[in-house]
Amino acid sequence: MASIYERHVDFPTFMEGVKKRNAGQTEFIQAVQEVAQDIFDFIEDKEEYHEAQILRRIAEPDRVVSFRVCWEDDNHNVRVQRGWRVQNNNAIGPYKGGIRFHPSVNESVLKFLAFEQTFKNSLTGLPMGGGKGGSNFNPKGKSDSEVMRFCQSFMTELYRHIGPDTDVPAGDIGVGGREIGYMFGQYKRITNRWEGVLTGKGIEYGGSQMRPEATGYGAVYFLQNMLEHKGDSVDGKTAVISGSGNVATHAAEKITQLGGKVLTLSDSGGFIHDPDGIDQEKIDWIKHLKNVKRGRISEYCDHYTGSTFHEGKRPWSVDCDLALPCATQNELNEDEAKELVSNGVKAVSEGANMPTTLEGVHVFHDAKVMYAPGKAANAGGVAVSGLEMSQNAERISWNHERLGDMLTELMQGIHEKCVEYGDQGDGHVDYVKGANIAGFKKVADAMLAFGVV
Ligand code: NDP
Ligand code: 2IT
Repeated sequence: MASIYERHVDFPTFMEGVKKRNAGQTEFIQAVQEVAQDIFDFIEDKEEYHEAQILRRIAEPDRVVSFRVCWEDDNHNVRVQRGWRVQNNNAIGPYKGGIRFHPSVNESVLKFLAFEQTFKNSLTGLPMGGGKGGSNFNPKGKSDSEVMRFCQSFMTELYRHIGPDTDVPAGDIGVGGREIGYMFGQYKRITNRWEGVLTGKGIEYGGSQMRPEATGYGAVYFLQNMLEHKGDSVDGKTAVISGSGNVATHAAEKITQLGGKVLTLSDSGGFIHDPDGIDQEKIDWIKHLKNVKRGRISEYCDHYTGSTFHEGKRPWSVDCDLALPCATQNELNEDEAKELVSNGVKAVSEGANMPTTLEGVHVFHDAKVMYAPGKAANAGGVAVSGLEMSQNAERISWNHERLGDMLTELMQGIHEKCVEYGDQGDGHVDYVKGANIAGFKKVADAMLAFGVV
């Protein structure tokens, strides 16, 4: 008897199903939509992917683990947070992806990040699947001991779901070297095993050279690759950057090293505009402010006169050649994209994950601005995480120079893959399409090899 099951659904029907199954999960639906449109075009005449329901399977996490995290604050109040690990897909390697601590974290945000991570990790060419985790814990204003107790409690549950060949978390918003140290220490204490279960570790205990710089530097290398593809360079260009954390400060550093001028940085309180340029000395001051003093970006203007603080505002109205959103998702909307285009922006490279809204992406697409989506542009971080895993497995460590060369090559390789699948034939490259298809193909072909699992 013929099957009545509709194998070959069209894009609108597919999205209807995604929306129904993930009701209210707006970020996750947005991320799937952004990818699915391109994939549907690509698999139009490739029946094997339809038959095996590959996209439907990638858009359904392998599992979502949710747990309670209980900890005691400095005033001996018992506090309760929610923790998650989303293991999206491990077709090409162990689940891999960061941990985010921020009050806005929920299941939708982590599902979108784990979904994106699957394609990003595939693009690196390294054997890593996609995952993401986190908690609605807010590290801001907490003492070191509070953060330590929280991290220990978080790991007391998480440890049973991860492992060097199972799932290898790392940092993300609100999780840097300090938090990774507390979590790694707790994992080691519980399991009595020293193994590369987390990346982004300190250099003293198995971390990799270049990992702190990798995401920001990588986003600028990608930008450089895009410009060079058009016979241009970063030298002499002005750049507007959002955020002032790990990714933003290292992106600023690399722009400066390549002869560009960084005009802005920001945090959730607003942005600073320094028309003289935020040079290396100023970037080092900001790193200290954020990583040691844990202060606010507005303090920059008390220290560096001539700069201005724009409270509650985002930096996209400042005239620039290059824009690098490096803070968080949906921080650049349609109107802001239009303003950047009318101010003559030449290229956009996303250090953050999904910082541009779907409507904003369409603006860049229609204006034929060089636009690198996060899954390609910020893949340098997880790529060096992959190299940290290799070094841990071999019990060796490579030097800074070697890792720097590897990062440059990895970003070049990702750029080439995007051009291969995204070249429009008129001199313009659709990097969104290129990244989506190249990322998808490897995971999809691995899944086909496994049969129905
Ligand atoms: P950090 O925690 O180091 O810095 C985050 C920065 O973004 C801070 O300046 C923070 O300001 C700002 N920010 C966070 N949330 C918001 C918000 N809702 N509104 C406005 N500003 C906000 O994180 P990272 O630099 O590591 O991460 C930044 C982005 O890069 C994220 O999208 C992350 O997913 C992505 N990414 C990170 C990688 C990594 O290796 N770390 C790898 C690939 C991508 P405030 O301090 O006021 O909150
Ligand atoms: O979004 C990301 O790629 C990260 N936060 C880094 C993930 C990792 O495993 O290094």
